[in-house]
Amino acid sequence: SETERTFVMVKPDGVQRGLIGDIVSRFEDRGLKMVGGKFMQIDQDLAEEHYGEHADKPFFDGLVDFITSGPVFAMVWEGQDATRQVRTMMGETDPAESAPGTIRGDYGLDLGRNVIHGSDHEDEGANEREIDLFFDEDELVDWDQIDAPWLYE
Ligand code: DAT
Ligand code: MG
Repeated sequence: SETERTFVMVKPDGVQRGLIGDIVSRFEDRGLKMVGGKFMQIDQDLAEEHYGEHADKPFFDGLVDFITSGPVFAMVWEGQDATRQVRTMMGETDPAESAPGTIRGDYGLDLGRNVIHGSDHEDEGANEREIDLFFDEDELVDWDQIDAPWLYE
C-alpha cells in the first residue's frame, strides 16, 4: 500500500470530554505520523462545506450545529494506507454498531455524538480535499520519523 495523508478531527464532544490525548496516542502507537495539528473553532461556512455531501440529509442542520458548537482538534496523519487504517480504528459511523477497541466503540453511544471524524477511504480524493479545506500548505510539516525503519519493511 501507498504512503498517504488523511484528515482526522476530534469533534466537539471528544474535546469537551478530554479525549484528544488518548486519540492522538492511539494513532501514534499505531505508528502513524502527525504532520499537522490545529486546535480551532469551525464556523458555519467551513462546516457547511466540510459536510457538503450531506446537505440534503435530514440530519444536516443538526450536524452543522454540533460541529460548530465548540472547539475541535483537526489533524493530518501520514502512513501506509493511512486513510483506511484510521477508519478501521474509528469504528462504524454509529458508535452503537462499533466494536469495542475502536474509538467510537470505546467512547460513544449515540450516532450524533461520535467523537471523531476521518476522511472516507471509499471517497476518492476525500483526504486531499479535506486537508486542503482545513490546512494551509505551510501548516503541514515534513519530518522524518525516527522509528520508520522499525515500522516499515
Ligand atoms: P462518517 O463520520 O462515519 O464518515 P458520514 O460521513 O456518513 O459518517 O456522516 C457524517 C456524520 O453525520 C456522522 O459522523 C454522524 C452524522 N450522521 C450520519 N448519519 C446520520 C444519521 N442517519 N442521523 C444522524 N446523524 C448522522
Ligand atoms: Mg464521512
